[in-house]
Amino acid sequence: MTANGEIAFSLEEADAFARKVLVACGLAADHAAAVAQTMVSGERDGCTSHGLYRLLVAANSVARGVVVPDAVPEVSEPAKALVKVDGKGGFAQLPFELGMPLLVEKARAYGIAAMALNNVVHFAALWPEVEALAEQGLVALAFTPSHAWVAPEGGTKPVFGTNPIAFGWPRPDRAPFVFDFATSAVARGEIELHRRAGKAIPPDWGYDADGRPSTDAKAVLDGAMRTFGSHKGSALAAMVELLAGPLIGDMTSAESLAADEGRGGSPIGGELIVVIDPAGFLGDSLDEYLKRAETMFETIEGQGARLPGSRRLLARARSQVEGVRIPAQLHADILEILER
Ligand code: NDP
Ligand code: PYC
Repeated sequence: MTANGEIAFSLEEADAFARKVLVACGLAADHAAAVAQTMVSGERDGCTSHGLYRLLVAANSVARGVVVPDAVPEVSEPAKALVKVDGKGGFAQLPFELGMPLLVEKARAYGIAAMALNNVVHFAALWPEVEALAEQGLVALAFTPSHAWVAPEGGTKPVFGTNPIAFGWPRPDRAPFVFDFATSAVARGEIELHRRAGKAIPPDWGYDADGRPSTDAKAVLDGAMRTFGSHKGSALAAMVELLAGPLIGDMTSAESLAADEGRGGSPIGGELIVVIDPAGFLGDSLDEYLKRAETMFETIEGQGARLPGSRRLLARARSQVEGVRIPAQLHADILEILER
């Protein structure tokens, strides 16, 4: 334990700890490895709402029978530039890993390709996926609905999920440009962390069950979250529902919440990943145009603004040296999983 009551792990220890907990929950070893990797990446990069805290969330989904712990995903090719992975009710990480090589192959062959993950349980951040694709020189977009927790702008009753959008852009000789955010004012995981810490939330994050703006995290979790950016975030949230729900033959956030049947599990449904190979449009001009993109990034940073992802990469560099720390209470709650 550290002086301020946190529990410290090296990244290797955090990975071994997460795997051990996930296997103890009943997850098959291949799922446990994929899920642990995404949680440790979140903790490493300072995205604590999707870091080791998610062990509690994953354990709950397994214990409540929301997720199939030993699902064997099935990869298929519904059209030349499309990949479909049926996750068979398991967590989304392994289906993504299994489908990614074919997605990359198709994007390189046709210039653009898309992958649908269907019938998966999703608790995670999307940036690890678009980052992995952009590291291979590709432009990537990812979308997934969640549970109906978010009111449309102008209403106070939940319709949308927290519906993240992630984007990755390859950069020569450096980490890709990546952003990834919920279309709600904030990720639900952040409100859950405020509730656990007994902290008030800003009044524009959501409404209580009577439709009044509230600073009480629990009241908003029981009421409705708000979208970011008023009508613009609301429209983007609707777009995510459509792209990663009906378009790929999967559930909307309202359907996912209904399918949960009050078990409090993570969202069940689909994810859409679209990948573009910039060489498809640019051919021999690829390097020239990637350099022009760099000019834009320099202009942003040159005036003191920061790029999305820069905080995350600094946190990553720090964690690679110092490891990660989690609150003692969270550690104790996770250890309880091992005692069940
Ligand atoms: P945040 O609002 O914290 O920010 C997300 C993005 O904005 C990051 O790329 C971040 O970069 C960037 N950013 C933040 N502040 C600035 C700034 N001042 N200047 C430039 N860029 C900035 O994220 P959310 O709370 O909306 O979402 C958190 C996570 O939750 C996401 O990873 C998302 O995928 C996940 N999520 C998953 C869901 C699911 O259904 N699976 C549902 C909802 C959310 P940086 O990281 O460098 O700070
Ligand atoms: O934080 O909103 C969230 C979330 C939903 C599913 C996974 N994370």
